[in-house]
Amino acid sequence: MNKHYYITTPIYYINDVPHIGHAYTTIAADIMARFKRICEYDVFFLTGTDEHGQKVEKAAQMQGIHPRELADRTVHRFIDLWNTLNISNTGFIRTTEERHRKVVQHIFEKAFERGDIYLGSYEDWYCVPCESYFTELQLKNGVHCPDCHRPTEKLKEESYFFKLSNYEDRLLKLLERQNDFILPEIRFNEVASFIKGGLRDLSVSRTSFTWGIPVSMNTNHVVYVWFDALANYISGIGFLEDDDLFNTFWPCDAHLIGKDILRFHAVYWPSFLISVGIPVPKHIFAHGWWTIEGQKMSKSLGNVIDPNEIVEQYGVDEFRFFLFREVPFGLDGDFSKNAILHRVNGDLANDFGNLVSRSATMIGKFQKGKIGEPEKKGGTDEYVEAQIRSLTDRYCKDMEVFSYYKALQHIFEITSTLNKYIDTEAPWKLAKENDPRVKTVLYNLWNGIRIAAMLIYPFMPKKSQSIWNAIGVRKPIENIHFDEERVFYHTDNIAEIGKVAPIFPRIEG
Ligand code: ME8
Repeated sequence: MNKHYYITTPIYYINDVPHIGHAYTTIAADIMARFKRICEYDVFFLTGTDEHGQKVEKAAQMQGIHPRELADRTVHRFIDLWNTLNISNTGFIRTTEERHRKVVQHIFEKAFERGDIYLGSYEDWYCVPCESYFTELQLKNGVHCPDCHRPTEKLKEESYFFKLSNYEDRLLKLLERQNDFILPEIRFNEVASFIKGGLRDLSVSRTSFTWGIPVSMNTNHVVYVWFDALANYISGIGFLEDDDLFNTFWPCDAHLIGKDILRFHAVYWPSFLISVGIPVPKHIFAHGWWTIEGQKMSKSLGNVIDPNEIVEQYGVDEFRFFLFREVPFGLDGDFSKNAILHRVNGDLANDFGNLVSRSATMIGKFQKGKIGEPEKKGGTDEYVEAQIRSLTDRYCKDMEVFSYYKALQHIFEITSTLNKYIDTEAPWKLAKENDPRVKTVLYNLWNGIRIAAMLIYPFMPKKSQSIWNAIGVRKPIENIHFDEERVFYHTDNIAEIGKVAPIFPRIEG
């Protein structure tokens, strides 16, 4: 394999309980990883946990344990959830690992040697939950954090600074050269105007707490949690440790993140990389924000959605599917149980599920469970074949640029084309009249379902396999060779087909 693809999720704060937002980004990355694998790419898919910083230190203090112990206890919540959601990550990085510490200290030292990091002192308004300083002008009502709206506190500390102010021009040039560096476009514009507004040097060390990676040349300081966290994208893929691995996959193809952490990724991260002479990533894709039944998700409102609960009620693949069918990836969305119900019963049970059962039953009845290759064509056969080919092409183009919503629309256009095809061609009539076209119509239905299942595989890895099983394809769906199998498939090794139990049973509200 000589095509490579590297995709990442943010590393999630260990003190939080994983919720629908974390699941969203991770599933999004999994969808791309699976899509690229079936397109014959060698994929490295990295996720992990962000385990340092004052928030974790405070949470551990409250429980009377060492922060390391807190991290060890809670990291499993994430690992277990990723198993439940069928996430196919190839790497998992914890910022408390030794391999990560080495990388963070190395790039900090290198930036220092290059003259991009200097020692100074800092006095400003600090928000502990966001681990960020703000100027008085940025505060809401003179005291509150502009991001999370909680009260800030005035802090003065000696600090190392990164000369971000030196990077305005280089970042603007980067955006000019790589005009798809930040996706979607609205986020690109946001970052460009932020940079044009002027960049202040960035404090990249702390002395007010100790739970972090020590600055190697002055151990009174720990490295700022964002400088530490961003380095995961290189420490998790063998930087300083495994040159082959690192050189194969870096620069990263896509960092997937929520829009909340765009500035860190699109401004700070490329500046750190440029400073130490490492190429910048190819794309940063910032998606939108989920609210819950119209409200911001928050612990205090008690409306945090636990993905484990949703999955128990609606199924893993149904949840994965819903998140990307409901809202264009990139825009904000609102989560409600009614909306999931509507999608599962409408798109899955009625459209896709019915198509599979009707077709399998007809193949059982009219062809003794066998599928044969088409001989005689007529009616709308050629139109349907062409339509599936063109929708598959459009699906591929949209998948490439994370337009999952459109990609799913194309799949459902295929299923609705096939449902209409059944109605117009009425295979039961052709069978009654002994018309050989029955073989063609049933082949086209079978092949269309086979292709639609393949296209939905990255979103629904298990259900797509059930669909293949129902239509007799004897092969693990994850072994698809997409380019070879996207149009035609030999029918000589197909298991007997007949009536099947519903693949997407209707769910009662
Ligand atoms: O920010 N809707 O970690 P974090 C959609 N450790 N996505 C959401 C969401 C919501 N309501 N809430 C959270 C951090 N997310 C840092 C990252 S990376 C070097 C360090 C998702 O645990 C979204 O991907 O707060 C967001 O960017 C991420 O969770 C933040 O996770």
